[in-house]
Parts: sequence; C-alpha cells; structure tokens
Amino acid sequence: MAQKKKTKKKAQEKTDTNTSNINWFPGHMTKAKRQMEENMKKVDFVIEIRDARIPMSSKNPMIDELIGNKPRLIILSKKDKADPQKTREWIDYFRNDHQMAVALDLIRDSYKNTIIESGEKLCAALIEKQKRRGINPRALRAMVCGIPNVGKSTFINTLAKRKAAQTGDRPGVTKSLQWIKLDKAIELLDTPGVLWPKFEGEYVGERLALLGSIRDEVVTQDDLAFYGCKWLMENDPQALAAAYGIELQDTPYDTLLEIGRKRGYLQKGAVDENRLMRSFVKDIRENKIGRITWESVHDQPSARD
Ligand SMILES: Nc1nc2c(ncn2[C@@H]2O[C@H](COP(=O)(O)OP(=O)(O)OP(=O)(O)O)[C@@H](O)[C@H]2O)c(=O)[nH]1
Ligand SMILES: [Mg+2]
Repeated sequence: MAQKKKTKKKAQEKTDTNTSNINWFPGHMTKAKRQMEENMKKVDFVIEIRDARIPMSSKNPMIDELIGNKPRLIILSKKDKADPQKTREWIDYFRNDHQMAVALDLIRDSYKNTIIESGEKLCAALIEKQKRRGINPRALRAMVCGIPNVGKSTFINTLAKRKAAQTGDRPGVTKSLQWIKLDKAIELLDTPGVLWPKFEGEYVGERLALLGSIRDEVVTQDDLAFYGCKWLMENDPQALAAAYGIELQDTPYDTLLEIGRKRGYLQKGAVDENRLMRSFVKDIRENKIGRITWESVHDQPSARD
C-alpha cells in the first residue's frame, strides 16, 4: 500500500522531463569553437557528422555559422543503430535539398573512396584552378566536426586504418584539434565535440542526452528514462512491449516499473528505481529495444534543415 502511494506521487511529479538546468556547454567547448573558427580558413571543405538516430537534434546551429560558405559533406553516423527506412528518407531529403550526404556505420563500413570522391566533387573548382595554373593538386584538407560522441575520431581512425585519434563511448573524449594525414589525397582535422548554449527545438536536450552526447553527470537518468519510455509508448509501443515481454501500462512511469518487476530489479520488495532507470537508458543506447530513429523527415519542417 505504501509503495502504491509513493508510486502515485512520483507519477504525478513526473509529468514531463526537464533539461532546462543542464550545463551542457562547458568552458572547453568555447575554446574549441574559437579554434575551429581559426582553422576554418585552412580547410577546403567540412565533414559534418550527425547521428542517424537524431538527424535534426544532432545538427549544431553553431557549426552552420562557423562553416559559412565552405562546401560540406554531411555524414549520418551510427547507421547500424538507426531505422534503415528512416535513414533512407533522411538521405533523400538532404540530396533533394542539394546537400551532399551519406549514411555510414563508421566502424564497419569501408568508405575511403566515397570520402575522397565526395571531397573532390565539393572542391572541383579549387582543383580546376590548381590544374590551370600548372600546379599538381595538393591534398584536400577537411575539418571533421559535430556534436560530442557522434563518431568523429572513429571516422578518422577507420580511414587512417590506425588509432590516430582517441575514441570512447562518452562525450568529450577529444580535447583539442589534431591534424591527421591520411595519404596524398586528403588530410583531416579532428575536433572536439561541441554543443551550443541554448537548445531551441522541443526535446533536443533530452534526445542528445538520451543518446549519449551530453555527459551523464549533468542529467538525471530518471528524466531520460521517462522521456524515452514516453516516446516509445507513443511512437513504437510494440517494440517496447516485445523487448521486455510486458504489457504497456497507462503511464510511462508505471510501464517503467513493470519493466523493473519483469527484470527483477527489486530491493526489499520494491522496484530499485535507480537501477531500473540507468539500465533502461543503457538499453536504449545499446539498441536493446531495436533500431530506432527518433526524428523523421515528416516532423515539423521548421526544425528540419
Ligand atoms: N555502432 C556504432 N558505433 C559507433 C559508430 N561511430 C562511432 N561509434 C562509437 O561511438 C563512440 C564515440 O565515438 P568517438 O569517435 O569517440 O566520437 P567523437 O565524435 O570523436 O566524440 P568526442 O571526441 O567525445 O566529441 C565510440 O564508442 C565508438 O565506437 C557507428 O557508426 N556505429
Ligand atoms: Mg573525438
């Protein structure tokens, strides 16, 4: 009975998630932004990596500003974790909008030729100019940028076929800019992941945190689990029910408790909520509920480009 009362109260408190007090823009990002600005003039084109599961929320408006008119290749990373149909729609969307875009599994795909060819296409005018002047075209230089934990350093390592840059499954692994020479054709500049000071779109903060681009220390796992569960109940209820072998309950909170009971996360007869929330967020990040894309080309047009 006591547990039931507590549950009800908690459920009422959890009307929605709240990321408004997250400090996701630490000092090193300001420094990184300044360094990227300084280096932008040295590069011929930009490779902007976004997360295929959240192509809108992982688009950093600050990067748009920094890039200006430089040619850009958009890579949707972690293709292996995203819904294949939705990824195809996103790539079509970018291409229809005359933006060069490709979706990749940055760890397992082989894409060196695709990247070199894309760079040569984007920099055709520069290459042509060098040829006209009788100069042998030099290696193209590209800045690799994007939000934290999206796969920038992994991309560079796969291309270089060595561990040239440090990687890790948490945001903020790369701390400073680093040039990596791939071969005669291309040189890449690895950059630290950057976010921007104020999230405008609805749920941008929640999605970035849920998929691991905001440090776990500054967000509440309960909020993320609740947001994830609510979204899944509304958008992919069958996948959620099937993944845990449960019946969905009336509220996200009750559904989460049901998952906790099913998993046996019990402590003195009640659900161990800390353990439950953490493991639910981990399940989402590790695709235990399936290949989910949280944003579609059919969402609000204003939030899409
Ligand atoms: N499944 C999958 N995992 C990936 C992919 N790309 C990167 N990862 C993983 O994502 C995590 C982050 O990769 P990093 O290359 O360190 O990301 P980053 O963008 O350099 O991150 P910061 O330096 O922190 O900004 C690592 O655990 C990688 O193994 C991908 O395409 N698919
Ligand atoms: Mg990195």
